[in-house]
This record gives sequence, structure tokens and C-alpha cells, in this order.
Amino acid sequence: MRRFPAFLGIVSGILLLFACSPQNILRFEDMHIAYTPSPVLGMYGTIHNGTENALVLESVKSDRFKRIEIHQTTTSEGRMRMERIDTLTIPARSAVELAPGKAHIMLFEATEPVKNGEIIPVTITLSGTTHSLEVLVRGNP
Ligand SMILES: [Cu+2]
Repeated sequence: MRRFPAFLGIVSGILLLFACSPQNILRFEDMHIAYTPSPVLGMYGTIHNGTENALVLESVKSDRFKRIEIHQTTTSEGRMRMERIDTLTIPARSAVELAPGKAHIMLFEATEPVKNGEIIPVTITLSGTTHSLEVLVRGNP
């Protein structure tokens, strides 16, 4: 019985750690691939950089696609167009939303047709560190 309070102390300590940590870490929010029957798909979501340093999105890779690019949408003379960019910087203590009409990830040449509801493993490299994500394919809400 004497061990019980100690166990509770450890549990509340862990909970406290979880409650505090999201402020100063890297966090991916609502990363998803928008389903369309098109062979070219977009990946969206928000990258929260809670660290003290800017993070640079360097590459996105997946075995399900032969080519993945980082895109930025620009408007000139009233026309929206997207172009490939080499990297995307997420400033320190800031967040970047990947969305249609903004920066986003573009997926080309799926190895086989992508299904709505499929979960696709994706590797994202930020400032030399790779992060493995399981990204859901879903219809746009
Ligand atoms: Cu694009």
C-alpha cells in the first residue's frame, strides 16, 4: 500500500510534463491529403514550431508517390498560380499553415491509385531531422 502514493506521484508528474511540453516543441496538426480522383493530390495541415529556432522544411517523401514537391501559391495581376519552392521556413515560435491557396505539399505519380480513407506513411525532413507521419486521405470537409 505504501507504493500507491508514489505511483500516483509519477503519473501526475508525467501528466504535467505532457501539459507543459506542447508549448516548446514541433507539432504537426491535422496533416491530411485531400482526396480527389485527380492523379495530383495536395497535402495540408499546420506545422507548429514551438522551438527557439527557425525550422526549414526541406523535403517530403513517401513510398506511395514517385515525386513530392513543396509549393507556394502566388498572386500576380489577379491570377493565382503555384510554383515549386526548394524549402519552406517555419519561424521560431510560430506556425505555418499548409492550405489550398497558400504553401502546400503536392503529390505526383502515385504508385497505385490513392483511395479515400487510406493512411499513407510520409517522411518529412525539417532542418535535417526526419519525422514519420501517418497521413489520412480524406474528402475535404
Ligand atoms: Cu501545388
